[in-house]
Amino acid sequence: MLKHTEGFSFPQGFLWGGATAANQLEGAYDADGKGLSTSDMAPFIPHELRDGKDFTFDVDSVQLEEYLDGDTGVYFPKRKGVDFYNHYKEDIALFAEMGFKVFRLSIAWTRIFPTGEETVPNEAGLAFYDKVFDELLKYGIEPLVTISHYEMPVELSRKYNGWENRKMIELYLKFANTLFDRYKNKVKYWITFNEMNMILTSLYTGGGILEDRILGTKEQVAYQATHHQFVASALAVKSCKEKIPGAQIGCMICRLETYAASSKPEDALQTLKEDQMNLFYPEVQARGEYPAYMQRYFKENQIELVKEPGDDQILKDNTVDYIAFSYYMTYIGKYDPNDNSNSGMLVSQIKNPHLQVSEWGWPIDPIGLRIALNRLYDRYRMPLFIVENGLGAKDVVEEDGSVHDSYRIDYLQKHIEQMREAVQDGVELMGFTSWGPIDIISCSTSEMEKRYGFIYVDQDNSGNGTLERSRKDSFYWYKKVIESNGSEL
Ligand code: BGP
Repeated sequence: MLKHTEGFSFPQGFLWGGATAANQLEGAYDADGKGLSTSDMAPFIPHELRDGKDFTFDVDSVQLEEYLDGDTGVYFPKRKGVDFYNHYKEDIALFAEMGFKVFRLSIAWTRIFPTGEETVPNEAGLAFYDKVFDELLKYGIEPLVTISHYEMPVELSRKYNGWENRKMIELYLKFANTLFDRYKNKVKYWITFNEMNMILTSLYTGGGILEDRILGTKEQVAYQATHHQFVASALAVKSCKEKIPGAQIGCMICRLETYAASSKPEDALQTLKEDQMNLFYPEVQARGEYPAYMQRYFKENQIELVKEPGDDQILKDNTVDYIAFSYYMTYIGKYDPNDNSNSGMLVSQIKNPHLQVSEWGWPIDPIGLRIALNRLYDRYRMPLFIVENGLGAKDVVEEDGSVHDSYRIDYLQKHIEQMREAVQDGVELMGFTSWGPIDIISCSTSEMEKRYGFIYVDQDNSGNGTLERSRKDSFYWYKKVIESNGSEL
């Protein structure tokens, strides 16, 4: 399975590792004073209960108090994770065995501020992450912390309708500053928000915004919330640098690399526009100002942003150190005279006949990663960090407990190969953290069976199982990749 790559290894100090999010990983949603978060309240409908129905839930329309699925009559509001909360030592030992240099995790806001509005943080929550960081550092693994990964205290969602309200900036900063003060000697790498651009399509996931509370248009609210997050992010960059000399703090997007459907100029232009929507996020955070194309878009679509005096200066003065992004697939841009909106869909609506798709219909496109890296670097000339990439697949456990996940190895091998090409093209790349190095709950389906891990976790879609961890074939493969600093794939 291993391939030798002639004469090339990644730069010294390249950060190999894996990436996770608290709400998909930790479990223990109410342990030690933790409050409920928006992600805890997203519905979880076990696969078995769907009974073959094509049921997809829309977290944006979830009713917090009594979400009831009309088809199944089942209410499963709380995500379980894979109990990293009680297994972190064992899990980190396995990451160390693979040779991880970095581990990306997020902090559950509600472990630190259970409702978001306390003045004093919850010591038990802070102590948990101290233990996690100490354990990582014991093995020489750098923590990479996402301050906010698709969750916030549910109280703030109810009270303020999440990021629609400017009040969130102050509350987020209190949270971020608490983390910087507490962990300044342990954490050097930070990300302010996970995939900030996804708020355009997922208001609840990205911003804790409940659609039935919205007065104006969804789009207006999405961009207003985005503005609040931009300011919050810039102010967090500022205080991170003041509090932690030598820290590296980045923004993060879900990179929607998009190809034109044809050589028709209209399709090319449409693709450019969609690209601009996606790059709007690093544009503001890396260059420090709203691009003119967005001002035009706002004007033509009657979107009026409420800004405070000083906001633009804050954005200008506090740009990020690096651009992090997730990359799973590519998209197709096609001109449609009846559609003037932006797309930003999670799964491409138009099928690319040249690509195979995963079991969940996500197109597999390793070359697209090389293109994404080159284009981002050409544009920003700033260090890049791939903080999510991987294949969600159903695994089969053999009688002896092994999992032969050659499809996962194949996916990662091909993507890392293209990453290597991009580095040789001159792209400055800080590291690579594959998504879900240990199996976790899927973000889009809330199920367990969409697995990304090198480490198998015995838990099914309903949350049953021993939670026992075991090594898949990909575990040994990734260990070799790291050991050889990417020269053996
Ligand atoms: C990204 C999110 C992650 C995540 C990943 C894979 O958009 O940042 O939280 O889970 O996608 O998605 P899924 O779990 O739906 O397969």
